[in-house]
Amino acid sequence: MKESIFDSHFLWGGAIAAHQVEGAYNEDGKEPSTADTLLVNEERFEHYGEYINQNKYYPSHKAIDFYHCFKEDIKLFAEMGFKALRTSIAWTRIYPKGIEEKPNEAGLQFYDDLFDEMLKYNIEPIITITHYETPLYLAREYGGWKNRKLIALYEKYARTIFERYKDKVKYWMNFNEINTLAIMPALGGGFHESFDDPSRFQRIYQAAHHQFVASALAVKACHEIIPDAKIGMMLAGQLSYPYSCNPDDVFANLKQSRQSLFFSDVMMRGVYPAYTTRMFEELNVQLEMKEGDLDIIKNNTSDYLALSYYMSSVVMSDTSQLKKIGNMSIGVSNPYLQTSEWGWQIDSKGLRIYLNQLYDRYQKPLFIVENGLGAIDILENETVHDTYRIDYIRKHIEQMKEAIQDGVELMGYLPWGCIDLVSCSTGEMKKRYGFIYVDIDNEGQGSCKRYKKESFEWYQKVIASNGEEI
Ligand code: BGP
Repeated sequence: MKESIFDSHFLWGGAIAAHQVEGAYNEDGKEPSTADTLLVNEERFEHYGEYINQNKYYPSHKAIDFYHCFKEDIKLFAEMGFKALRTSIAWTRIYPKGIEEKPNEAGLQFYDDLFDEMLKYNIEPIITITHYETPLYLAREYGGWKNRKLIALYEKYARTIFERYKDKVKYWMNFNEINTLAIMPALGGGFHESFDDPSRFQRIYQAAHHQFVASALAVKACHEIIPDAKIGMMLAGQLSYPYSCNPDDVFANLKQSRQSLFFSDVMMRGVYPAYTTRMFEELNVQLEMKEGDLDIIKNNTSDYLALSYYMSSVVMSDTSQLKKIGNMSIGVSNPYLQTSEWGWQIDSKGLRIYLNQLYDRYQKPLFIVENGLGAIDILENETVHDTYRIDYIRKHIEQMKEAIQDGVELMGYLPWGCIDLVSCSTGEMKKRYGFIYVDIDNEGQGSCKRYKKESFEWYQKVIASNGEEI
């Protein structure tokens, strides 16, 4: 076989998250998380009780029933040749309200079984400690991550899972897409803010500080409990370009990119960057810190930077032109790029640019833990003719190769939603990413049967050839 650009330990696989696949939202002692209330619409957590019995929150409640079908699914991933699978642990399976003294044994046992099943096929578990699913109790009673008390509760939860799975899980990551806190605090922070309220930044950045300390304490605990493990941070990839070479546009872009790089700057370098002083002054933010917080952050930086990457955006200094592009990017259209059915600007070369930028900035290994194309798939003759997906992923792999040759250290590639799952932004099944089709619709109707799409066999070859046959 031709020598590959990817090294022999490169982690090929896929990515999913607990609340988007598991279902079983109230089984074996689990209590609701914010994800169980958020997926379908923007209803506030307070209304959860009124809706729960009306099946309005179908998707996360049943999802693709991975809780019961995981053995079948892991077998299919193994057939594709997966070397790694990223999923998350639902905090509410382990500590159902987040505050209990003792963990819930049934929840712990579920992940033992899941990890054993992966390891049976030599699939490395890559585990997100929390993926947009704060226990609902903590959101309602504590105000989510605005409350400093969550630091200790998170640390306890993290220590519990490190102790339990120390022989099975060697790759961990803290908060999924931690930088989305700045834009959508309901997702990762467990509290709602209105876009029209300028005072929201105070609460958002205070919550971010709490998550930084919590992450650093988890890094410390992980290194103590599992010395041969690696623990990373996870950033929603937000590459943006200036609209023109007008210095006003260039500066506007610099400022916007700092909104998300602020999060990785703190967690990868261990200090609040110099630009924070002015940024906080402008946003009227005054952080409350406890003595020792900054030392904890400084002494426990992340081992690697995990990122999602779907698209890029364009920034203009004239803010009246800006519109929402994709889930959380704000910008203007890029005439050089095509978009997905959901308006996400597809930019494979942007991946090379972004990987280079991040590596130049931190010089620590990068790990692509989400990438892919959400599309409306049609099941015909028990398969899906998803050449558009193959094309998208192929082009991104080509750019990964370029980035590696540019000198970037890349640990692996885990395309998002390797099996169809509930979409985060729409709360629907209609938007699909998988190599495996799941027969279930937005209302939860369907056989729940799994079918291999054309991309299944294609990706199998990619992995078997270590990225050479694309
Ligand atoms: C990321 C989230 C994932 C996932 C993905 C695709 O931001 O971490 O949970 O869902 O986006 O987004 P969507 O499902 O909205 O297409």
